[in-house]
Amino acid sequence: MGPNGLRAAGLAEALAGLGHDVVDLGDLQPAPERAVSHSNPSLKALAETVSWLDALSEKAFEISENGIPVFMGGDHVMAAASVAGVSRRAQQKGRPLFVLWLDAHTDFHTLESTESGNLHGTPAAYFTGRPGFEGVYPRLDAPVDPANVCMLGIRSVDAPERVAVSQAGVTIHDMRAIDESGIGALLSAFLERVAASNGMLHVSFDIDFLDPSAAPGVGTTVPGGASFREAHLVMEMLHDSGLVTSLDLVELNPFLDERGKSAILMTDLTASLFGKRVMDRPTRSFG
Ligand code: EXY
Ligand code: MN
Ligand code: MN
Ligand code: MN
Repeated sequence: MGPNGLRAAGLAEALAGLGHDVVDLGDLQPAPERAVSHSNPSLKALAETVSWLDALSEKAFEISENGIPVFMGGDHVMAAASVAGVSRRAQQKGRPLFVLWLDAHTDFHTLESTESGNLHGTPAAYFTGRPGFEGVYPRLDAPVDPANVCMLGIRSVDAPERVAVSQAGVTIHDMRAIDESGIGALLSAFLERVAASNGMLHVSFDIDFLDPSAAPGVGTTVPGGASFREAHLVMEMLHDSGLVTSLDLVELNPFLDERGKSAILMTDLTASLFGKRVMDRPTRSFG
C-alpha cells in the first residue's frame, strides 16, 4: 500500500510540476521463489522476501542507467536490493557509491543476529558486505564501503547492531548529535565528502526518521525524531548539492496514517529534494 499512498498523494504530479520527466514503472513483480533456508528460526517470510530482492536487485541496476530512480516501498528490506543494484551501476561507471541513511534505526542486523526476525532490520548490513547473507539474499557484486555510509536520525539500535555498525566504520549521527551540532552542519560535512570523491549518492528515506507527531503512518514509530523543518532542510540541501543519483521512500503504512498526513509529508519532502523551494536562492556548491 505504501507506493499507492504516495501515488494518491500526488508524487508523480508534484515532480512533473517541478519540470521533471516522470515515468511510473508500476509495481514490480517478484522473481520465482528459490529454495532458501537459514538456521535462525525467527526469520519472517524469508523465501518470499528473497524473491522480491532478486527481482529488484536486477531492476535497480537496469533502471539506474538513466535518470534518478525513486524506489517506493514497502518494507525497508527493499533497500538491500535497491542499493545492491545502484552500487553495481556505480562500479560499472567507476564511481564510488555513498549512502545517506535517514532512519530511526541502523538496520544493521545479520540474518543471524536479528531477534525479531523482521528483515527490515537487515539491509544496511547486507549491502555493506557483512558476512552471512551468501546464498540467501541476491549475490552482492559491489558491496558499499561502510566508510561511505552516513546515518542520520538514529535513536533505536539493538546491542548486536551497536557493536557491528561502529566496528564497520559507518558514520552515525544520532539524535543527540543532531541536537548538539544541527542537522545542516552534519549533512554538509557528508556532502563535501561525496562531492570530493565524485561519488554517486543513494538516499534511503525511512519515514520513521521523522518524529511520529509529524509522520504517524509507520509501524515502527520511535519518539524524538527529526522535525518537519529539519527534514525539509535535509531535502533542500540534497537538492542544492546536485549529488543525489537514487532514492528510496520506505515504510509508509497508509493503514496507520492520519488522514494522509504522512503520505503527504513524504511527498512534499520528496518534492523538496527534487527542487521545490519557497524562494530562489544562490546554489550552494560542495566539493
Ligand atoms: N532493530 C529492530 C529489529 O531488528 O527488529 C527494529 C528494526 C526496525 C527497522 C525499521 C525499518 O527501520
Ligand atoms: Mn518494515
Ligand atoms: Mn529502516
Ligand atoms: Mn526505521
